[in-house]
Amino acid sequence: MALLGDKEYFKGIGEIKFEGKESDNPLAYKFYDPERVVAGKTMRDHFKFAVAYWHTLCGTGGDPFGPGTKVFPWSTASDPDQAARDKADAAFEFITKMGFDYYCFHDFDLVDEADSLAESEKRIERIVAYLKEKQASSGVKLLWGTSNCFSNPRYMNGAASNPNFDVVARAGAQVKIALDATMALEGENYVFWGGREGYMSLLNTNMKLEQDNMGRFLNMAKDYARGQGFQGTFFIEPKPMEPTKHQYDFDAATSINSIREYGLQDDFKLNIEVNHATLAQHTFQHELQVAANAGMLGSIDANRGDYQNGWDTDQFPNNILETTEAMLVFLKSGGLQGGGINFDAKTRRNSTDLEDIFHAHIGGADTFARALLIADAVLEHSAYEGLLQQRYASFDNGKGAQFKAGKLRLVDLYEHASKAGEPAQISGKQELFENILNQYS
Ligand code: XLS
Ligand code: NI
Ligand code: NI
Repeated sequence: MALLGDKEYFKGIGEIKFEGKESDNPLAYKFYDPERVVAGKTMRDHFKFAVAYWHTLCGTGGDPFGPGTKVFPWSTASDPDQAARDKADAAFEFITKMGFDYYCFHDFDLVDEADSLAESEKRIERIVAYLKEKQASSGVKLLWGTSNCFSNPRYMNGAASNPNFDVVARAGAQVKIALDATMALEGENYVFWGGREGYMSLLNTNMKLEQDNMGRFLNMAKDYARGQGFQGTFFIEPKPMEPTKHQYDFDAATSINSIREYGLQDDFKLNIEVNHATLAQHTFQHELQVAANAGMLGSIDANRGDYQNGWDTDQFPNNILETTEAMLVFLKSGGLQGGGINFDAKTRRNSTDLEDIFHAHIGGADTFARALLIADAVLEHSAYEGLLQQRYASFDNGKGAQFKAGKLRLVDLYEHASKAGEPAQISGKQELFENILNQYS
C-alpha cells in the first residue's frame, strides 16, 4: 500500500500566492499576505486559517429539495479505507495549495461510519495513521477535532442530552474515539457543537436533567482527555436552533453560563460562528465581545448568513464591514485563545467547478485580511479610540473613579446627584463612529 497519494486532484491550479490588490489573477490573494506583520504578528499567526473537512471535502451540495450536484474525483472508491485515503490526499493537496496551516474534522468526515462501533474505531485508527504521515510530510496541523453526534438516526433525540442512557453512553464512546484521534494527531483543540442537544418540544422534555447530563458528559470528556495528557482547549460552539427547535448552547452568554455552572471554566472556551450569531439575533461582533469579556474567545468558525432568510446558509465570508467590526474586537482582546479561523462554509449548490472551492477560500482569507488591516488602521490612526475613551471619561477621576473602584455606597450616589443637579446631555456620536469605519475601509 502506497502510504502517501501521488494523484493530483486540483490539476492546473498551483500554490495560491499574494499578488496584491491590483492583481487580476482570480487565483491569487489580494489582501492576505501571510508574512505581513499587523499589530505585531504575521497574518498567518493572527488567523491560523483552517479548512473544514466536512464542507470542502465531503459536502456535495445536497439540500432538502434535491441531491448533491458536485462530483468529487476523490469520492469514487468503493472501499471505505481507500475512499478515506483519497479524500485525505485531496484535502492535503488543497490545504497546501492554499498555503494554509490547519484543518478541522468530525470523526466521520474522515471515513464512513461502519456497522459496528468496533469496526468504526478501527477505520478511524487506520485513517489517523495515514493522516499522521500526511501531517508530517506537509507541516499541516490539526486545529481541532470533533465528533459528529447528530447525523446518525440514533441521535435523533440528542446525544449527551438523550433521554435514553444507552444513547448517552454510545455518544460517550464516540467522543472517546474522536478524542483519541484528535490527540494522536496532536490536535490543538477539541470542539463540542451540540447538534441535537436541545429539544423539539418542551412537552416531552426534562430540560433540567438533560442539561445536567450534558454538564456531566462534558466533565467526563474533559477528565478523560486531560488524563491522557491533552493540553489543548475545549470549545463549545454556540448555535440557537437548527436542527433542533432550541439548542441548549443558544449563544455565547448562555454557553458561558453553562460552562461556569458545570465547573468547566478552566478548560473550556467558545468557538464563535458568524452565521450562528446572526441566527441568535446577534451580530458576530456582539458574540465575540461577549466571549472576550469572559476571557473565553477561543476560536472562530468563519462564514456568513443571508439577511433575507433564517437558516445556517454557511456562505463564505465577504462582508467587509461585518468582518471589520469583528476584527476590532479581535485586535482589542488580543486575538484568539488557542484557536484559529476555520472556514466552516460551503460553496453554493450550483458552484460546481473544483476551482470554485479555491475562489471561496481565497475570498474568505482576503475578507479577513482586509478587515484586519482596516481595524488596525482605525485603532492606530483614527480618532476612534480617543472618542471611545472620552465617552467614559467620567469614570477616570473623582467620584466616578471611586465608583469604578467599588468604593461608593448608594448614599454616596445620592449625595453626588443632589449636588451635581441635572446631568448634562452628552451625544453618543454613533454616526461619527460609523463614518470612521467607512473612512478607513
Ligand atoms: C453546524 C456547525 C458544525 C460545527 C462542528 O452548524 O457549525 O459544523 O462547526 O460540528
Ligand atoms: Ni461550525
Ligand atoms: Ni454552523
